[in-house]
Amino acid sequence: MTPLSVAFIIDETFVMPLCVALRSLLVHVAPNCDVVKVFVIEMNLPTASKDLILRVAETSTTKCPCQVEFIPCSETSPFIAKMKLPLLLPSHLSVVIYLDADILIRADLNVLWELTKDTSCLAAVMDVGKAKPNYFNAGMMVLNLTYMREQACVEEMISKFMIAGPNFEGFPLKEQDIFNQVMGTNWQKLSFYWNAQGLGSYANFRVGENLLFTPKELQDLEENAYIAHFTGYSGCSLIQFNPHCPEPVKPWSGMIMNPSTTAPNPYVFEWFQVLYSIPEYRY
Ligand SMILES: [Mn+2]
Repeated sequence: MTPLSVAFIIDETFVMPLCVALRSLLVHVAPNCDVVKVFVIEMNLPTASKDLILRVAETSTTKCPCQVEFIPCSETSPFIAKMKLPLLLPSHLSVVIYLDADILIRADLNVLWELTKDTSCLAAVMDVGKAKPNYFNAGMMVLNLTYMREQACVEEMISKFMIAGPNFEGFPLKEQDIFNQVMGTNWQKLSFYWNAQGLGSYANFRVGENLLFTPKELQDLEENAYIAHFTGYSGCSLIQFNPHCPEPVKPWSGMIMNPSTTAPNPYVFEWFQVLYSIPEYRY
């Protein structure tokens, strides 16, 4: 069987979140798995950052080895690199789990791998913000790279981007909108546990009759998500002080001084626990 293969795309600003995502991934893999392959598509990462990522990979698992492969990428934006994944990753690789770095993994990704290894095109989770049945969130996608190469999906996405221009005119959610337009309904829908978005924020507006969650379902997602995804902005804005709808922010954005009491997202504290378990980030 092909080993569990995962891909991230980062530049220097996402090294710290990547370390947390990677460590959380590795501490949850089952002891019986042969190897975890992690591809890091990187934009100009300094050697020190690569060394740190390698150390995190080495020290986070005693259960199963992790091979990290850095793939240098000259694209100017991670959004473009995401659309080009099938071409950037090694051509022998047929399926990959793409993950944003703004996540916390809380389950064995081999389960997701098993669940989606026969996906004909792409497997993903509905976007909680959009809440349209056929529209997925592009922060976690299992990509059938062979299919995407054969169907020239990359070329189709890039040509849409070329027409839209560098500001993604007509695609407010950038590469995610383009992915959705090109894939259409041709994707396998996974449960919200595999990409829990907007918790403590806009997910609260999706609770109710004919909406995405019952109160019980949302509560369960707030306690037992397999992948928590910190959607939202890295920066700060005044809207974050609105108590009626706290804006989703990244755990590391600096707004959250005391994660145990003030963070609206239930997984922020756990994110910091993983961060501080990495010696280089212990304060
Ligand atoms: Mn994200």
